[in-house]
Amino acid sequence: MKQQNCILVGVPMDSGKATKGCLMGPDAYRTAGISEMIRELGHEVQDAGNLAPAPVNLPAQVLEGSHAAAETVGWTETLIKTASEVSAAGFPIFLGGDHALSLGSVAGVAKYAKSVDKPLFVLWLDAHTDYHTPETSTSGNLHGTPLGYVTGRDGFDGFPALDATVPEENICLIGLRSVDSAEAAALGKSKMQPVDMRRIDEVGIAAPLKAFLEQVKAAGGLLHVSLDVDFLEPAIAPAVGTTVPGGATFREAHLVMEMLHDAGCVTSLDLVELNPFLDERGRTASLMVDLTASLLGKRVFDRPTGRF
Ligand code: Z70
Ligand code: MN
Ligand code: MN
Ligand code: MN
Repeated sequence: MKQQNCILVGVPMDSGKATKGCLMGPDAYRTAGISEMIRELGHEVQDAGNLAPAPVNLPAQVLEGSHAAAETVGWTETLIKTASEVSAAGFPIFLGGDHALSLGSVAGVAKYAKSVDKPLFVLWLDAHTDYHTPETSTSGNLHGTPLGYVTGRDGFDGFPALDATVPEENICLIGLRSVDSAEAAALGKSKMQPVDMRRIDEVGIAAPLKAFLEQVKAAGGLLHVSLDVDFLEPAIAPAVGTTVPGGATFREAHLVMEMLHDAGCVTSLDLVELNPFLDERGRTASLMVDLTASLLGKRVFDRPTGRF
């Protein structure tokens, strides 16, 4: 990855599920030193501050089974506009906020990709598939729906109409270990590329990622990476509402980020689901910042030159 103009977009969004605390995420990343880290790696960085949701009133019965639906629709409107604009200006890093922010960040990046006539690819690093529609969700938590929305599934009445959908075959999900039955059924019929923990145990995390990155590069595509804290093993990343055992290790997660750096095709990033209220002495926020550093070029040893 060459030198980037990184734009930090704070998204203090908590409406995607009932458990509160993700709204503190953007400030936790700032406290953990995300701007300073980016600058030390030789990139430009500007902090665009925090966004706010557009005011939305939904007619009765629209999305009535979904938690805080009007607020999430308002965030989605704001994020589509912001994400499509900042994508033209640099490398956006969306500081969440829960994963419902990706309804807007990914839809906005897809709008931008269409405007520059490039295919968009998405790498979803998560324990969950987040492939529900508001109708199939049993929890009513819209953070379980962003991939359903951006691929153009039905059932998102009340949400902005999409300028561009993301083709299913351009989406790779790594880290899966908690998939609801309605999602599994829909996933089985979709062309998305799921990599669950069993596959990772059998073949390692590098092989499927390498194959996906080759697909992105061959297509000359843009690549949006969405990193959910629960991709990681909860023992190393406790600051998340939905802890699922058996997640990516410290080494696997850094390897993913280093490979993404070397591939040089990542164009935008979400950092989502950090709940600082549940953290231990800031360790999860710091780990997420360290992983972002690996994506932006931090390394122990420079292989081509042999220099440390
Ligand atoms: C479950 C649901 C979810 C994130 C949990 C969980 C969804 N499939 N997504 N944490 N990021 O409620 O729909
Ligand atoms: Mn998620
Ligand atoms: Mn998750
Ligand atoms: Mn769900």
